[in-house]
Amino acid sequence: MRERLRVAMVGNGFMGAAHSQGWRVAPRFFDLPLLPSMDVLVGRNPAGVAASAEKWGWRESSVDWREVVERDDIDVVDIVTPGDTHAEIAIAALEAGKHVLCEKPLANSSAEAETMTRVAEAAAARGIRSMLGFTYRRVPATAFARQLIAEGRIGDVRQVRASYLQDWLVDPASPMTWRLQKDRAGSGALGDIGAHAVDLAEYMTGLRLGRVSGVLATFVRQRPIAGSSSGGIAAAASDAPPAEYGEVTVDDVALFRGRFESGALGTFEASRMATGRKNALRVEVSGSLGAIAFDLEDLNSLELYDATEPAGEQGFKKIIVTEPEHPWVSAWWPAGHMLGYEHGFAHQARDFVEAIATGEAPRPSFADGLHVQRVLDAVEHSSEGDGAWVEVAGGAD
Ligand code: SOE
Repeated sequence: MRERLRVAMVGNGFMGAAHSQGWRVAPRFFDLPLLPSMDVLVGRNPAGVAASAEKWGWRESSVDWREVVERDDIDVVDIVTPGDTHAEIAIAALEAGKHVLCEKPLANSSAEAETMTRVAEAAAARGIRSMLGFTYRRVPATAFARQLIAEGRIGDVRQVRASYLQDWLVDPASPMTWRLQKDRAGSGALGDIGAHAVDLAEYMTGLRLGRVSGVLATFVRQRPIAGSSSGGIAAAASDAPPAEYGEVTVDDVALFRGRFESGALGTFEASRMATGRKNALRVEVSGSLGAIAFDLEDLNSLELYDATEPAGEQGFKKIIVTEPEHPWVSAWWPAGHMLGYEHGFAHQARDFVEAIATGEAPRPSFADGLHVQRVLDAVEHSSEGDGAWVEVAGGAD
């Protein structure tokens, strides 16, 4: 019998469902050195978290994360709560000797991210592992793109175009949520989806951003508070106007330029107002010998342009990244049977369990998350300074 790795997850929203899928499926497709068990799910509402635990396959439920992270029968704490609680939970769990997986963005500020990174690095010296949840690194096509670029298949990287486009906030009637409140989320599109664009661009190219220049905009400044119409929840389903509105305190759209430490240039878009785009994370890398393009809305494919081919035969070729030699794919289905959004969470769980068992330092680390947070902070400072170029703190560490 393999040793169990007893997991507690804090949070039972959208990412709670996604991470639960990862923990549930990973041991059934990958031969893991430790057997993760879904032991405790923590939420805020007793009935709600009990229902989520039963639906997602957790043994117990709790509303007290402080008690859970101290339990001797828990080895891993997986944090899938809004960003304003990441630091407190992660620090308590690391100091209690638990391995920690934390959803992105690492924290709502660079100051919090610096403290978390310091505590994580001290814990690593005691054999405690920590990892950040940038799961798009764990799509076979993006990992394969990183391999091709590292091998020099597109030559020197000169330009990166990264965009993450959604449209769930286009309708002004879309209600207020924690993602629209700066004290809960830290920022809007910039941190929620811009963080993914920054991390994925750097992961695929192996480059780091050194300075940025950006602009943020908020188009809908007030949103209805769900259930606030005069007749309560029941009336909310009708056309009754909501009685209360809340202030939106974050960006709807973030646009920025970046110069990588290598000298390469990048353009970045993060928008939740991109009408018609549902979850369109795209990264295109232009090099001296070719180009590579990835689109999350077609996540099993990668486009490769080889400029060394005979001029008359050049063109973007579409690679279906489902061969057994592609990252993680051999655990799943035969070529062409396609993977989905949720497989990245199974790959994440697999990689974290392997790192805990082997003692290797998992990536992305909290230090990687700190760097992304510093990029986001620099974009915010630039936007406040009318788009002036701002150095990314931490420079070439
Ligand atoms: C935003 O709607 C969101 O849920 C992000 O928070 C996730 O990180 C992204 O993977 C999907 O979109």
